[in-house]
Amino acid sequence: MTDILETIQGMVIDGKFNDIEGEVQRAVDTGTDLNLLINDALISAMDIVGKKFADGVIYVPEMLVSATTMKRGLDIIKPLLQSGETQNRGTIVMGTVKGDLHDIGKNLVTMMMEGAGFKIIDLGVDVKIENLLETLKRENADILGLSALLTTTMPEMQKVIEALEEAGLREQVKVIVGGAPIDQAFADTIGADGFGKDAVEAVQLARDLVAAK
Ligand code: B12
Repeated sequence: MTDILETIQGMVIDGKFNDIEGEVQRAVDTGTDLNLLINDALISAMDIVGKKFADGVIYVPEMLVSATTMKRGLDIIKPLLQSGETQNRGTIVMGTVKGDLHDIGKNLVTMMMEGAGFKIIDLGVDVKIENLLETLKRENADILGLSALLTTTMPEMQKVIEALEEAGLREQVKVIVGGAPIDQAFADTIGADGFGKDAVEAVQLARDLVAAK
C-alpha cells in the first residue's frame, strides 16, 4: 500500500476527523485511484476498527469517531462518483433495516448507484416496514435495496419480503440485499432477488435486474 493510503487508513482507525478531508483531497489531487482509496484505505480501516472492537481493544465511542472520520473522507469522494448521467436507469429505494443504525456501506452503495444513473430514494437507517412499503408504492420503484450489519437485524430482511408479498408488491419490486454478515446463501434463503458483496457488485446487480424486467 502506498504511503498516502496507509496514512488515510491510519487516520480513520485513529478517528482523526479534523484532518481526514485534507488528506483525502490530497490523495485525489495526486491522482490516487479512487477504488484503492475507497477499498484499501477507507473500507479496510473499518475492518480493522471492527476487529479491534470485537477484541475489546476499543469501544463504541471510538468506533463512532472512526465512522465519522470515514464519512468525512467519503464526502470528498462523493462528487467524483457522480458520472453526470442524466438518463434515469430506474428507481431504487434504499434503507438499513429496522433496529440497525449502520449506514456507511449503504451510503457508499447509494453514491455508486446515483453515479450509475439510478434515481435513489434513501430512507436512512432503522427503517420501518410501513415506511418502505409506502415509499415503494409512491415512487413506483423498480428495486428495494436493504442493508444490515448486525446478525440480529438480518431476519428483518425476510420480514420485509413477506410484507411485500402481502401488499401485492413483490412482482413489481426486485429486492437486493447486502451488508457484512449477508451472503448469497442467506439471500437465497429469504427469497431475495440478489446479493451484492460491495458497491460495485450492487450497481451491476441493479443494472441486470432492471434490464431483465
Ligand atoms: C462503524 C461501525 C459502527 C458504527 C456505525 C456508524 C454508522 N453511521 O454506520 C456505530 C458505532 C454506530 C456502531 C454501533 C454498533 N455496532 Co457496529 N460496527 C461498525 C464497523 C466497525 C464498521 C461497519 C462499516 O461501516 N463498514 C464499512 C462499510 C463500507 O462496509 P459494509 O457496511 O459491509 O458495506 C459494504 C458491503 O457490505 C455492501 N453493502 C452494504 N449494504 C448494502 C446494501 C445492498 C443492497 C447491497 C447490494 C450491498 C450492500 O457494500 C458496501 C460497500 O462495499 C463494523 C465492523 C465491520 N467490519 O463490519 C461494526 C459491527 C457491524 N458492529 C457491531 C456491533 C456489535 C455494534 C453494536 C451492537 C455495538 C454496541 N454494543 O452498541 C452497535 C449497534 C447499533 C445498531 N443498533 O445498529 C458488530 C456486529 C456483530 C454481529 N454479529 O452482529 C460489528 C461486526 C463489529 C464486531 N466485529 O463486533 N457500529
